[in-house]
Amino acid sequence: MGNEDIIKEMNEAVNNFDDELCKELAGKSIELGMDPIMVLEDGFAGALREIGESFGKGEIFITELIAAAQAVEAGAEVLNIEITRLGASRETIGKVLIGTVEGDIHNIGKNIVSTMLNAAGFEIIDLGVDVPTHVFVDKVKEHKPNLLGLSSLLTTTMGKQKEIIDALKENGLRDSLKIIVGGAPVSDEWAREIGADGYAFDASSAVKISLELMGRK
Ligand code: B1M
Repeated sequence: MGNEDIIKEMNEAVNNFDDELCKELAGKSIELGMDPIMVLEDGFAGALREIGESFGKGEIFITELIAAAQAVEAGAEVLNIEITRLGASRETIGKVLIGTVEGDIHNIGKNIVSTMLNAAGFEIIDLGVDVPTHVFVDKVKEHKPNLLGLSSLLTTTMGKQKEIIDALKENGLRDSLKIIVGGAPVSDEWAREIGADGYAFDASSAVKISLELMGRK
């Protein structure tokens, strides 16, 4: 089976909500030496976004969206281990505290960002999803990260990114770290408006910006 065939089969497996096949194909792509980041994007994330568009148009049900997301998570788990393995020997660059803001349970993109930052040499403290603002503040106090990553996939929750930055300011913590924001509705303009240090469109640009903010490259 060629590389293109595997990608096509992955797209189909996501569309058929086939967790097991997603896992199997992810394993096969690793055996074939395919770039796990490319596979994640072309094989899984792209297919999920297309399904999200159908959901947005009311063409499919939420249950189908959930099933497709689960299939992608199954495949991504296998690829994330490989991405981490490939980056394992790098030096530690800094500590990143990351989470999805309150009211939002989307985590697939955040997990990819975490994995890739980890592979690039960052220590990751992942607070998970639906994280209240006060928890971000408490965890910044506790862990003293170099970088804070705030993910939001919903237009209704992106305001929480601003709330968190404002709360850090009120607690005198804002200048102790750099902040990056991301997620589908977020933009460079929004990042500047709320006083974040950077915006990343995808996981690769999250790594690039994080390295820049740490004075690397
Ligand atoms: Co939801 N959802 N969803 N959903 N979902 C969206 C976001 C939506 C655009 C779909 C649509 O309607 N077209 C829409 C939001 C509309 C809006 O606000 N503008 C939407 C909605 C409405 C909802 C619900 C409200 C649906 C409902 O219940 N009626 C509900 C909300 C639940 C909640 O959070 N409270 C909901 C639920 C779900 C599922 C649970 C079914 C599932 C999530 C499962 C999971 O995450 N474990 C889901 C999914 C899968 C999606 C879509 C289809 C795909 C998201 C995804 O995983 N993409 C999404 C459509 C879309 O985004 N186009 C959609 C793949 C992933 C690799 O990409 O997440 O964009 P992404 O992450 C990228 C970049 O954004 C960036 O890098 C990542 C890697 O490249 N990035 C960062 C992300 N975070 C970053 C942080 C950074 C830097 C970069 O720095 C810190």
